[in-house]
Amino acid sequence: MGLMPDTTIEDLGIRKIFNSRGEETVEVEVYLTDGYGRAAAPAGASRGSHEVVYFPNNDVDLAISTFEKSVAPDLMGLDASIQGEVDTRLEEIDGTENFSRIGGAVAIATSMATARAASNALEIPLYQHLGGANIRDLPYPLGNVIGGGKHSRGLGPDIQEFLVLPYGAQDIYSALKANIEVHRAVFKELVKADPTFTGGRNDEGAWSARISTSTALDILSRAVKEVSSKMGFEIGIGVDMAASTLWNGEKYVYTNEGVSRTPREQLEFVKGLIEKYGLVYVEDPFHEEDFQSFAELTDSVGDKCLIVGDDLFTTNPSRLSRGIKEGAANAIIIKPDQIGTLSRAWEAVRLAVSNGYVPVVSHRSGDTEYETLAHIAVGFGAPIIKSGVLGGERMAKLNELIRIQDYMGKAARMNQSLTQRLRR
Ligand code: 2PG
Ligand code: MG
Repeated sequence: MGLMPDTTIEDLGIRKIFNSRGEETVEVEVYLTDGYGRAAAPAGASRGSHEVVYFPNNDVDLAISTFEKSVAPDLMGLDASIQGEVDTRLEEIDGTENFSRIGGAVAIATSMATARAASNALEIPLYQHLGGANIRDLPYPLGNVIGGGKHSRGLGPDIQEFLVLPYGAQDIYSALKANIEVHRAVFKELVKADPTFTGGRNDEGAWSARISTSTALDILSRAVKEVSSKMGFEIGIGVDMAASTLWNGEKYVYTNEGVSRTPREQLEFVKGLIEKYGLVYVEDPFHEEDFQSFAELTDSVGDKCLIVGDDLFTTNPSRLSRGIKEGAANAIIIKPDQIGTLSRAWEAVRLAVSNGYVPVVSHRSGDTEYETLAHIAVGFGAPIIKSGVLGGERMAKLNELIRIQDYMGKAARMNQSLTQRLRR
């Protein structure tokens, strides 16, 4: 038996690397007396306005010099195994509400690299370091199959994401396989529906075709039916409307469809989609300040469909508290980079779960080849991980879930709470 490892932070480093969209991002390294960890920040295209600032003055080089001058020296000597202390120190060093001085990208990369280093020193998987030794639930993978909205330069359907959720799968491998099969089946239909379709995929690996919202939903529904009966378990469909990107201050503008909808019409439209297509998941159906419409929709269809706040909450515990008070949504997107530290993201998850909200741990459209997010989703006990269907940076996380399932052995199981909730 060896001595307890020494998890003191001895040194830190930072460098510029590229994300999956070819944009510059930061990667942070944390050296402990007895361990080492590294992590990088992802980046969104449809960012919520309440997210933390990504780089100070939008300047990655400034972020790097600030890290070297005032972040790294101040973290040395802290104990990496006490995540909360490191994250609080990051907030203190920054001194603003939204990481505008050191940059949210630097904060989250440092926070995740610290957790990685501690788990490395302690010789336990990251998900156990975050969530404890008894974790055995795996999240269902929610995958983007057809892309539109801002992710398709406004040329595809107006809705940003058409998603698949295999909530009846018994193990992670079958769940991932189902998503891939649906993605493949959709390709065959798209070739028929859009003669100009080149087989192009967007940033998240979703098919990018010039079709309407209803065609996208028709195609996805058919594909899901076919794969579901082949694989023998339930597969649901959903959308991320990213409605802040449709909102012009008065109406929701559907360019492709050629219509605009008032908030009231938007509410009826979304209800109609949920009804017609049996959607089990609807993310950001209203713009990021409209808590009230979220509450109305949740009140009327929240028993059969997850109503999910992404830009609405931006992983921010105080925005979530407001949502809970007003009954807005029944699920929350958890993007640790939106809030800047793992501790704050964890706080949002705890608040969500204790109020019956489903936490959905999510990637960004510009992501990295790191698998960290898989461990965060498992460690946080999230019933859903949103990380695409295909693409190297997506696969990195999804394949890691297969490894985690193997590591858990017989104890592993899919998060049944979701299956039960959606079967109701
Ligand atoms: C979203 C995300 C990820 P982005 O809106 O949920 O799918 O997109 O990272 O561009 O914000
Ligand atoms: Mg979203």
